[in-house]
Amino acid sequence: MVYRSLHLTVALVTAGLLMGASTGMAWTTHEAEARTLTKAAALPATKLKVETLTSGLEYPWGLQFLPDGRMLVTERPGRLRIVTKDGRLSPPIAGVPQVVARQQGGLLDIALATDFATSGTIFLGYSEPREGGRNGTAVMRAKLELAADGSGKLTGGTVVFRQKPDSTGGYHFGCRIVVNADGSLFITLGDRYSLRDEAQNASNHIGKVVRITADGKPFPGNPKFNGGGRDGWAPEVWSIGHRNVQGATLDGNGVLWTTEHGAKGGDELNRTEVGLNYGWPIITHGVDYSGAKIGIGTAKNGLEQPVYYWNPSIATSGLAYYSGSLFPSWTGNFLAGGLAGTHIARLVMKDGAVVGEEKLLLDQGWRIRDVRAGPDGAVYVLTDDDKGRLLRLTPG
Ligand SMILES: [Ca+2]
Repeated sequence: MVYRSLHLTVALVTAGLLMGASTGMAWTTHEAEARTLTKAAALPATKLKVETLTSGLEYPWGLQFLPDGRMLVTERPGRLRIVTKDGRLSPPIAGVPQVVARQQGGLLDIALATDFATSGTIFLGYSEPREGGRNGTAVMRAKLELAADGSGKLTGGTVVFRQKPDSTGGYHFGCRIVVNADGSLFITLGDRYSLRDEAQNASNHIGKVVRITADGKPFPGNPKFNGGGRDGWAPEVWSIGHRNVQGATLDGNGVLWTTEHGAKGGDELNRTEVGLNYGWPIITHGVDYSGAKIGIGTAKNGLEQPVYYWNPSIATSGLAYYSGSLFPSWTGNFLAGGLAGTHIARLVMKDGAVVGEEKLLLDQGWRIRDVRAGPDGAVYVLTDDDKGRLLRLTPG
């Protein structure tokens, strides 16, 4: 590792190479030219039209488009609603799982199965109550039956994933769900705050990204099944060393990108590849909220550097990849929500690095919870509030 310009640029001179023993599959750490890891060049402001479709959502968390253009929105206290294109809310949909609605927990993300049009299958991520007052992140699969009055109900709910071990805490659930073209799911899992050292223990689900099939089996391409020294990994585990990933999306090539809450000054954007270790809590660009150093520093051979990090932290939330028609100059950008940062970071990418950043909606002071690129090319946003908004952003 060679450092230049303090921590602003880093050159990974050598990268470890680990060959998969059984299949020849390889995991390599990123080899990168010197590049900006934080504080990319500020971009001129985009002129936006900002519509508030509704402000009647209580701490909305996850947004998903239905094929007919309506939206499914979760509310963290434990409700799921359908929202029309003009912002009318359905009554709560029956059949959602019981959730632990305290601190950061509750009903969290929602996603559609790839065969939703024929099966009606959805996935709900949530904080699941467990034995003895404990809890953990879980994902339920259910069938959404839409009703003529604009509402609907869930039937046949089956839990397809449970994070283990569980915890008594109310923090760091992770819980973004991303559905791949092959029908499999990525689920992001936090370190539960009190269990952070377990993020390096690949045999459990703490501080991990996991990948499962739509019916809850470990994804056959996971490291456990492809050797390379990953025999001790839990079969569901895809990548390790994460703190609290709450933003996740596929890019135009189907590659998973995530944003993760770091400690103070260490929120990250990661290209989240199979079999890799993203470093927490051994390396981080952040420090403890007390100011104390965490781990060994900012870099170690074999542990991934983030593609980008935020100092000060923005408290990363939802993440979208933009390829729509209404903002052609944003094609290939990431849109990263920030809670404490009260903005959406629009990140311009070049050769896998962030080369420009714009802070959208900063002047509004809204805590941003989720960001999604709509099928109409507009950007849809949920704000984190007891009178949470659903916003629609179009060119101004
Ligand atoms: Ca990291």
